[in-house]
Amino acid sequence: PNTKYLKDYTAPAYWIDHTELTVELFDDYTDVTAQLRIRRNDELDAAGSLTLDGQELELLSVALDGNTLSAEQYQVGDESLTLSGLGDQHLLTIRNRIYPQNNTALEGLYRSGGMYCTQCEAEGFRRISYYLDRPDVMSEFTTHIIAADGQWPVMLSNGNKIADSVMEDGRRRVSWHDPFPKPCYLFALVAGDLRVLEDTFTTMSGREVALQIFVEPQNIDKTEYAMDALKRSMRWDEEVYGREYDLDVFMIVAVDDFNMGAMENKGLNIFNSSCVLANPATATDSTYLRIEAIVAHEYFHNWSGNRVTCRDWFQLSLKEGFTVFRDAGFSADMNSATVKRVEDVQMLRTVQFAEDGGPMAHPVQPDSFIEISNFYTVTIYEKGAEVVGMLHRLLGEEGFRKGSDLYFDRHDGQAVTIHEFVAAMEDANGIDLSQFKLWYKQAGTPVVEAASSYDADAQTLTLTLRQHTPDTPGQTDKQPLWIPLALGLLDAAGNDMPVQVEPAEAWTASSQVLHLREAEQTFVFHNVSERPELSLLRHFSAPVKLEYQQSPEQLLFLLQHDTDGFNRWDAGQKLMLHWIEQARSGSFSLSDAEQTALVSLLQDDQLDKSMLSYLLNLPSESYVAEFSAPVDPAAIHHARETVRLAIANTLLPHLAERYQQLQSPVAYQPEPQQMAQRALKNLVLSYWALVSSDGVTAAQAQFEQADNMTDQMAALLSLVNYGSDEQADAALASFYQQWQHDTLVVNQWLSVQAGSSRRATVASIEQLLQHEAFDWRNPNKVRSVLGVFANQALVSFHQSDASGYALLADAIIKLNGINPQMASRLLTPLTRWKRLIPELSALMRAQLERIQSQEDLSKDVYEVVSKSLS
Ligand code: HT7
Ligand code: ZN
Repeated sequence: PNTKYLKDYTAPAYWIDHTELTVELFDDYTDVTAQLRIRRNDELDAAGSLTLDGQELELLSVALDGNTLSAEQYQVGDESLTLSGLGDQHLLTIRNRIYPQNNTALEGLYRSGGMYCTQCEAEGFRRISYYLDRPDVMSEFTTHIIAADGQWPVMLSNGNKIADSVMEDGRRRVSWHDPFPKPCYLFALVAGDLRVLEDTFTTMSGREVALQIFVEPQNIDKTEYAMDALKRSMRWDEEVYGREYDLDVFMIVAVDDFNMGAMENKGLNIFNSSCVLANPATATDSTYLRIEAIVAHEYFHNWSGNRVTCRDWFQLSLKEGFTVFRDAGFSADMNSATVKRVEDVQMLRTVQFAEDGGPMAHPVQPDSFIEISNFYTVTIYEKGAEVVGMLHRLLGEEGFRKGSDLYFDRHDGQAVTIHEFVAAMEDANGIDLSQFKLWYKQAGTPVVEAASSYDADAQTLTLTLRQHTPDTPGQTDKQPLWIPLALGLLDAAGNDMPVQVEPAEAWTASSQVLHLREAEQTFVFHNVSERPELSLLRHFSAPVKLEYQQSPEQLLFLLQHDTDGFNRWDAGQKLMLHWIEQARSGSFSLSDAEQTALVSLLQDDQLDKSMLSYLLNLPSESYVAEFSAPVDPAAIHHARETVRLAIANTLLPHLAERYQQLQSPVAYQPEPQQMAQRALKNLVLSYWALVSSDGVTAAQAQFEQADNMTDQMAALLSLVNYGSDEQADAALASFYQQWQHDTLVVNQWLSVQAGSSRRATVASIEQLLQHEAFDWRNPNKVRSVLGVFANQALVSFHQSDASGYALLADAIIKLNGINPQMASRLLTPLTRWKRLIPELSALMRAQLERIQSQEDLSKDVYEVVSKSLS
């Protein structure tokens, strides 16, 4: 397969000013007619030759300005159609046939359940019609959908509906027009027998927008929350970014078979049903939060992605990093900002740091790829968002808003690069961000080493910071980055001390940020009247690994007193990590002070309860693994379990009472305070069930009486993990009996089993793969079993006989022929083989080699396997 390089970018030879697409749906096939108004790109000395992309298309005819061309007048390649001798402007008409019912890759036009839908990002449109399938070709689309009258009551595409009639032959034709030129990756089409929830939104300039959420009939009672989240997102984007919605209608459609979470097609967002459907009985609080975030994310793309789009796919983070930053701001405003930060950092430090330290490491702006679908990564999304977040920190709220206003105004209707985004921030603020831009170019997680010394006589604290970024595939000798390091100095009572720093220009007082810009820098804090406790990297102000020696006593102090909520949690995580390390070396016990601190956290009535549940929760096994070299999953698991048991035993005398206190008499609402209370209650339940049969009895009662899925699922987890075998089996059976008709709840049921270190054995996973509820063609099912098994049930996956790895490899080989994107994503856990203890590492590598030796590997799988083995 070919590698594509950023440095090879050239503008297209032709533009497509208008695209008129006629899609005729028949039972066994679909015919597509594309009428393209093409215009030569003046800026290029093009030779009148145009090569269009096409994949798995049956070409029926080609006509130029109304004249049908003979087969000698164009060349059809494996994945292309080339015309030569073209003039400045033409009407090019291409007819082709496709087979959506056979499309299991879920790219292009495909069938999901009882409906048709599309997924065109990144390169799916070429599976619908021959086209210039690249984001810098922006075209005004008119779409006609034709089908037997009555067969598909709902037929949708982008923009506004302009006609709907039954033709002379009795077939129905619905036409849509989108006035905003867009790249074809934002094209969408839906046809089905769907129900709709309708509402309206009045924009800040007073225009009324129709809002519609389309779902399969059985799901209509699960649409209200998404509608509410949509309206809140629309208002928030007006208030915080000054961005107003632009079409007369905004539609969301829920589909069961979808490779990712959702897609921001202009005016017609298509969602994985798991990211839009919810009611209290079927969705957990975390599902509600995910829906809120994803609805917002896709809506925000209307500006950051659609109105201003990417010039090429190397710029993917331009829209994704910025939009994740925007949706994080929204979720922080709707809920607890500190909790949101904790959740985001947890994910960044486990999943993204692992990617950045592995064979697939790439910069936020990659410079090459084989298959772009492999680059929808946590680096592009989450690290990209962190980079935008650092810009926000450097420029301040107002400066950042000036920059984003300039960016949207300057580039509205254009396809641009990351460079242009940063240039708008620079121009609006009169600042030089050349060094900062290295964040987009250099892969790898920077390490910042900190050392401090206090001089009581001089009343100074000296802080020396050193940074380096490790080598990553294809990149060595990295340059120093501009790292904003937020910090505070705490006195013995836990109060923030006033800060006076030298050199003064390295300190932004308003945001309490120190600017580290060289490989090594020393800063001196003056008038420090007592030895302070340093709180570094507050709010996780930069995506770095901080190395700073702190004793368990110092960490305990920060856990109890830091005024920065994020760093309180982080100090607790570091302390717990230290306990887990001690448990591994067999020398662990909780000190009296530590026990007292844990009990007072449990009983705290001041702090946000959701925050408390995070403070009392141990770092995940994957996070612990990030700090171990080499990684021994079984040892990590057992050490972590030892610490969990000790915490649970320490808290035991207070758990029953706290559990009772946290019961709520009011009806379930998916709102922040209730969610926080449930989070803490269910954490208490899990500790209680771990160490006491009374806790298991409470879990049994909660399981039977719960009126909402959050409580039912938490109880099920406690029974499955800490109940007797009989209790666990019975709860799982009764849950399935209750929910077998609801595919999304069944996915949760599959995950509970696949992710439980106690229950998930290779044999049990094989059984789940044979279960009537499992379906290889449905990505949600595959993720619920195989994704959860390989990423969460670490002891079970890392079997010493390699059976866990072999099971995953077999699944990947099978999925390679069904859905290459899914197959490739499942490979991630196998790419980490170099970090494992030698005996496991060799076994994992052997499975990668087995996959590599298969014939007909997709580009997706080939790229990840070959990079992992090199
Ligand atoms: N922009 C969307 C990306 C996406 C996607 C990419 C590859 C294959 C399938 C996909 N479905 C959606 C989603 C987003 O970030 O908003
Ligand atoms: Zn996105």
